[in-house]
Amino acid sequence: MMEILSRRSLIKAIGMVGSISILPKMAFSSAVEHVVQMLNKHPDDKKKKMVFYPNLLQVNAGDSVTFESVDKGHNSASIKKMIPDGAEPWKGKINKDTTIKFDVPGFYGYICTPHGTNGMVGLIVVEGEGKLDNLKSAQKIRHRGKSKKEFKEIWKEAESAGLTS
Ligand SMILES: [Cu+2]
Repeated sequence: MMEILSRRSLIKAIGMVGSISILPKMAFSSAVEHVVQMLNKHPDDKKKKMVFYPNLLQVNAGDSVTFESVDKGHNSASIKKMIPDGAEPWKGKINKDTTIKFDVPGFYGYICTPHGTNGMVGLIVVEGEGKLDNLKSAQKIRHRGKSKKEFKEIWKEAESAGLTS
């Protein structure tokens, strides 16, 4: 699980563990706040423009993800039918940080509304019972433009990381 967590969310997770000793009230809460940055350029591959970083994220049910508006012009919106049954779709505002809490296990595909066809897409895997219920339907969604290739790579990565079984 650790490889999939971004460094920031890892730091946040450690920070949270640290704060438990200070704030006894939090001792029963293990929910983690993750961060996905919305960027104009991939930090490790400058040739990749318009990215969610990381574009693949594994979380536990009850965790939150903040889509951080680091660079201007981006948002995060769930892709129609690419979220589990009973989960709430979302559409963040452009240039605003958007925090989403993930309670229903499963696979969540999302897109940046202005840059969807540029391949600015991502996948969040929420661990928990029933996680695999929407795997097939999420994988079947057809994508436009560069998103098609991006999702192909993301699913491949998810598979090799053991997230699809
Ligand atoms: Cu964008």
